[in-house]
Amino acid sequence: SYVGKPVKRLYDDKFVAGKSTYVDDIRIPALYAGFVRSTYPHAMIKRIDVSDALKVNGIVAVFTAKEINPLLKGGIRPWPTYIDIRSFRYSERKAFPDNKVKYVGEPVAIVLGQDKYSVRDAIDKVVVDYEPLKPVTKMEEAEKDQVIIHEELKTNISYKIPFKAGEVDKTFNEADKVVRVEAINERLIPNPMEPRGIVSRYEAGTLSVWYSTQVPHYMRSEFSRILGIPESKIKVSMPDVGGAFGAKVHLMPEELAVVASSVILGRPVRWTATRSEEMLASEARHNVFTGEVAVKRDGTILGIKGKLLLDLGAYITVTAGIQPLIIPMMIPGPYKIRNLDIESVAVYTNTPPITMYRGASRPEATYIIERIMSTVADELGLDDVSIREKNLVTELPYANPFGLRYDSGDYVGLLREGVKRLGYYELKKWAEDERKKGHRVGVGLAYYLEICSFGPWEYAEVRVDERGDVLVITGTTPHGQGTETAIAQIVADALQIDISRVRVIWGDTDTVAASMGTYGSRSVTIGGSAAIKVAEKILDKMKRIAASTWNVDVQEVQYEKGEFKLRSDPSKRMSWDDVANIAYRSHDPGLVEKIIYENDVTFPYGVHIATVEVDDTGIARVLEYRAYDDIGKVVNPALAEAQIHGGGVQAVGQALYEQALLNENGQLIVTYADYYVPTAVEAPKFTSIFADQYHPSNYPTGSKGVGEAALIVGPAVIIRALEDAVGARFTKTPTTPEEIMK
Ligand code: MCN
Ligand code: MO
Repeated sequence: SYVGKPVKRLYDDKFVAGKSTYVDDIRIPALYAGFVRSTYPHAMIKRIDVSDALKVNGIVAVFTAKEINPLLKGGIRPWPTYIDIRSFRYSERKAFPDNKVKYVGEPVAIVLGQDKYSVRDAIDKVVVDYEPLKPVTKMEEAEKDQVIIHEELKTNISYKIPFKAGEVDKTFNEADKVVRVEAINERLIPNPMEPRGIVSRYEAGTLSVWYSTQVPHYMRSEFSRILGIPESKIKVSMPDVGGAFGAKVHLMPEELAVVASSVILGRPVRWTATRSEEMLASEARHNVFTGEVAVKRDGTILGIKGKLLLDLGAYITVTAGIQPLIIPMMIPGPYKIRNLDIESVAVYTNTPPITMYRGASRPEATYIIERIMSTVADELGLDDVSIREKNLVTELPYANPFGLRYDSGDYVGLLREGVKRLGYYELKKWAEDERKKGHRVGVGLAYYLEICSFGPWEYAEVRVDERGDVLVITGTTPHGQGTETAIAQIVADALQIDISRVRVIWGDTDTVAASMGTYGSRSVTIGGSAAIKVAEKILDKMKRIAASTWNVDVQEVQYEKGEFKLRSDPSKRMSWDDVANIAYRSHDPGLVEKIIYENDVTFPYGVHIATVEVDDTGIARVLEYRAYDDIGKVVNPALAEAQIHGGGVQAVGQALYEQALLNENGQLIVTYADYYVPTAVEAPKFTSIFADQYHPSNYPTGSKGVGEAALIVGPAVIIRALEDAVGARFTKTPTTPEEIMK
């Protein structure tokens, strides 16, 4: 059997050999696109003059809002699958603004030409006259509504909902102490290796789009809705995607403009974002929690009051709407806190729009609740383990005060075991000794509970060909995780065949009948379970074929390790290949089964620790990162561990180095050169252990997700280690050398 083993990734040869095909490698003759972008954070567009740009050699067209927007039947809006979009104030975003720009970098025109270089030249020749308006780039200012960004909304507040449970005021009357807590996540940039990219061709009424996306089917439905082309005439295909980290679930106006231009011109159009454009197109996080916690002397958390202020940037993206909702609901985390009053407020600012980044919402919720745990521990003179033990949920399943149902686990047991297995107390002792010698080192610990496998469903199809080889078509859309290998393992086990006979494909709307996609650490759990279910259907059909060949009842047929046998006469056998072959010669030919599998969310959890060293200049490095997680059944320990490593390195970046710094004009003042994405040099030594005594989800795979775990808890872990090293309180990610030296 394959499940549970570190099977090597099946399709990596091409990556290793540099033979993969990203969007930019797709060589169909196409015009190159480039964008004229606003240099103002907030300004009226008086006039756009494209005449000089059109004179540049090789330029075919320049389109502005005037040409593109009338083609659109709708605009970009939040994702109705996951949120009640009626609770948000928003306007659907067109490709280009009709008369007002709302952030520096906002595209106002698309330049189309024969080659990249003429396009680049022509961009500078487009003249845009602006009448600058006062910008509002800070959330706290935007909330006051003195400058309104979307006039038609009459306010900058898109979302304002109190999340209330229990009796908070009472707990504050009964409290021994009230502790103030602040938790700030600055603006980040996910920075996948491959930037955004798209190629679009409209020919004979059919739209074909090659797109670096996580959600081809969703994008097909959006192109259909926005452009008014029937879905049956749209094909969206996802070639190799060089990472996404949640940021390629949203549709950008640039991409919409590329597709619209290809429709207008009847010629293929391509665009790949430069790194600078990528840094504008995929910004994420940026939120502030301020609150008060009512506690008892023994560390019991009685209640939490607070406010969560989230930046949406200038427009709500497809995914940003999820966060003001999920963050408050997950603030209680793994703890039995039932009295909460958290006001969640999401505002527009004159800054680049905010999208999702690995964990989207759960890193924020975890950071907030773990800051609360650590701060309360400090204020009461308790330690990081006992404060958590005191408050952890002890009986599962458990309904959290906002209605989320935690499925399975032993939260206290995992904490105790994790602390032991990860050598937490030994490291604490080591750090103390080192500090006595004058070294600034520290150890941090944090706990997390994640909500993952957002459903509601996923698609899977299995085809067995006449030679008995198996094709699995999954609705999930792996883009670096290696989930395809895990799904091959699952199917090979379900069918009891050799894994070399299984091939897994995904990511093309013409091939895959339906799909939700890969995000929210759902794929191996919901996609793998769909694959198990459909493999069972195939096996059933093969048993029926064997039975009819032998002219017996299907109950008479037994299947084991590639062989069908007759129960009453074990000498009668047929191989897997024989039955597959017969299947194509019968009157109900073929072996093709499909399924939509539906299930609920599931909740993995774990405890992570890290050690940090701070040098004389305030630069901090994470030395070690150790993780102990219960992710249910582990399908492929090598793949799962790799997720902890990748997420862990991104946590190092978020906690210490990465910040999308904007000036007071909302202008991004960092480039890739000084936006410090951690490299191998900054990567800590990793230890990743998955609980042997795991608690399965109620999915057929028994698994829970792990794709975001280390970035969900890592920032809280590292900031705690920094506090231990420096002996000060830190509230912000990133905490920079300047702040450390203060
Ligand atoms: N796995 C396992 N056993 C489990 C759980 C997971 O073996 N019990 C393995 C899976 O086989 C898969 C990996 O761990 O190889 C992650 O699986 P899962 O948790 O199901 O997450 P998804 O496959 O749905 O991946 C999405 C997740 C998300 S939401 C972000 S963001 C993220 C992440 O994956 N973006 C990534 N990891 C990334 N890794 C890469 N290389 N690139 C990205 O863009
Ligand atoms: Mo994600």
